[in-house]
Amino acid sequence: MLDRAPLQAAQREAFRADVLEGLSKPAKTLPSRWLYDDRGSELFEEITQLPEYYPTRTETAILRAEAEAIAAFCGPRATLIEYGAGAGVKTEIVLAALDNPASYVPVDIAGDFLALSAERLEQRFPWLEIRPVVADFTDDFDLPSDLPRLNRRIGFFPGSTIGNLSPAQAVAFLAQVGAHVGDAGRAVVGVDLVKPLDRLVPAYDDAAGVTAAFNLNLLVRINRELDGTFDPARFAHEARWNAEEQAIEMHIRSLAPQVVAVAGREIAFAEGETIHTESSRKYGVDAFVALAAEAGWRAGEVWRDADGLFAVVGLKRAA
Ligand code: AVI
Repeated sequence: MLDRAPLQAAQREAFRADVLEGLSKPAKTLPSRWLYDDRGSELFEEITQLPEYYPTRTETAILRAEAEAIAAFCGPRATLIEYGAGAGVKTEIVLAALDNPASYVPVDIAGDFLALSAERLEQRFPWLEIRPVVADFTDDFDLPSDLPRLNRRIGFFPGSTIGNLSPAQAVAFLAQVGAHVGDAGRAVVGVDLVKPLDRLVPAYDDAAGVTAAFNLNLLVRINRELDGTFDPARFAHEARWNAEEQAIEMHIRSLAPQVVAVAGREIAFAEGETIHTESSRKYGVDAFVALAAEAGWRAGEVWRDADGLFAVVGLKRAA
């Protein structure tokens, strides 16, 4: 059994450093990756089922409808490398459609979760070689050196998680995918498209308050892991459109002037002051392709739903 304690300790220290740094800035901010502790991951699962949250069901429908075309784009005997292995049903749709895939390489920071989903997939696709890699896909990391070299590699990044990266991070990530798949490789990326705000904002501020609970859970996590004294009832969830960044931002707004302790430090909040906890960037297809071009990719194919809410973009290496 792999000893996960060193990784967990490193994670805890990285969380502490990010929280203390982010809450000391004049404009308070926290990296969105910390939203996903066990409870946060559960709440995100709930979000994906909400009537207002269209991305998951729209992307899943595109993958189902276009499975054959996507499989043709990927080609036979492919090695599918999935960055962030939380996709479940989407992964199954693609693996089931692919022509005799050689291997599946899920990459995720959550080792336990990765092991569970690998086990589930082994039962569904017993003939498939599954090679989980525990890594933060936004960091530099290597794939196992004994992965077959002759099979075409496909980087799979569904979920529109690309939108949670800054443009610079997205370019660095896509460049790393390019290095992993090589010149003959391809990528299939889920991209949430720019759309009217009356559709966009409720997706991040749902009537049942699940997204609010997801966002405010970050305070609960800080209390538990960093000896914090946040009273979540004195803060509120906020979703706002940043037109310049073309992003929906999640913030946690302080409802009163207050001082909170975190890891032995005192953090003061003015009434109305916010912590920026996530940006979810929305792209036009052309803007996304231009971004991917900076990382050495060109558009291969684009699959969209009829309402133009979401795109699954097939990328080829720019020769
Ligand atoms: C994971 N990611 C693509 C989600 C998004 O839509 O940006 C995270 C999320 N945040 C609030 N709701 C969903």
